Amino acid sequence: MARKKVSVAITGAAGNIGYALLPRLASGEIFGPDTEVELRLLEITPALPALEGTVMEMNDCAFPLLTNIVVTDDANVAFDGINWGLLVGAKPRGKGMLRGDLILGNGPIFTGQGAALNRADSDARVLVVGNPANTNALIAMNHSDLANDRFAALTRLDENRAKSQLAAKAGVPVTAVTNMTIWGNHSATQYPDAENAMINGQPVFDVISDHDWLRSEFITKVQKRGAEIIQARGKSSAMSAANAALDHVMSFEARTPTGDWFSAAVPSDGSYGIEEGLMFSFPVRSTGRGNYSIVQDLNISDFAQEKINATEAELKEEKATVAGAGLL
Ligand code: NAX
Repeated sequence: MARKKVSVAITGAAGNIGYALLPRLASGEIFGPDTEVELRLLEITPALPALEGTVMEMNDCAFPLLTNIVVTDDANVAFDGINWGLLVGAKPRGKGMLRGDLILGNGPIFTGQGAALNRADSDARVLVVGNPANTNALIAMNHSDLANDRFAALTRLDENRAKSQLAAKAGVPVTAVTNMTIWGNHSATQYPDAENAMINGQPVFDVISDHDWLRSEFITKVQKRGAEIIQARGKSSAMSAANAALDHVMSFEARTPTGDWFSAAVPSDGSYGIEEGLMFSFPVRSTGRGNYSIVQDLNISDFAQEKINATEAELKEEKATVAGAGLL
């Protein structure tokens, strides 16, 4: 059932992804044409003047459904009463910076924001986009009183990238590709699973005869797509990242079509032997309004298991890093 009003917080709203997110949230496209939207925008203090410029533009769009915009550098204000929190803001990875440094640099942002999320509506949903997204979501979840299953990290961009690659290879529209799972971390260890995906209801391995491509190039292409885009654009993915974040919200708000699923990093309940509590990307189905379950009993080949083990090992290592720094 559609709400008549929805309040959405976006952190890092003055950034690139924020710029691509805001107009689509306010247009009515995401929550429906009869739902009013309030936007609560959080930025660090030095970015507030730039954010004011974006707000001027939002006002100049004269969106009929946009009732209110709050601009703040205080997470307690930003998250007050929200239904959705899109946690995009994080420090970018600098040149030569190791992933471990990024984890420790961004972790503290999510301890404070996790605690501030206690001010959200008790039924709120939180999506972490800022990298390292899985582990930042783990930190926020651990510092919040909201139920654990309200927290997720974005792997929908990876899912969309995988679908696009498979559709191009098979020469079919992207809508023909379903049941696409991204397992694990939003990083180069993620495993995009073509073995359980379908094209027009047929197993991908029956439709695409180039199995070597499916087992090698396809996987690395999806794993390294972010880097490829940075190389070409000189900036990281923003339009496609915002689009994926909105796909994630819409997928959690709606009942998943029968037989299909989508990917999101959610707290592991031990499914597929993944350590409980790790923020791990699984195939999930939504019952609508944010409630979901992890799809069970998918076939995991030895090839897939090896990849899943590798991405789980990376997430355990990230967890140990933030636990060691007192961030959990
Ligand atoms: P930008 O650098 O353009 O914007 C980030 C914004 O966050 C800046 O305006 C900055 O002032 C703000 N910020 C920093 N610390 C903050 C804090 N404590 N509270 C509130 N705001 C804060 O980056 P953008 O391209 O928008 O990317 C944002 C994040 O998304 C990055 O961490 C990026 O790595 C991550 N991504 C995640 C993806 C995913 O699929 N999970 C894909 C795209 C993207 O790479």
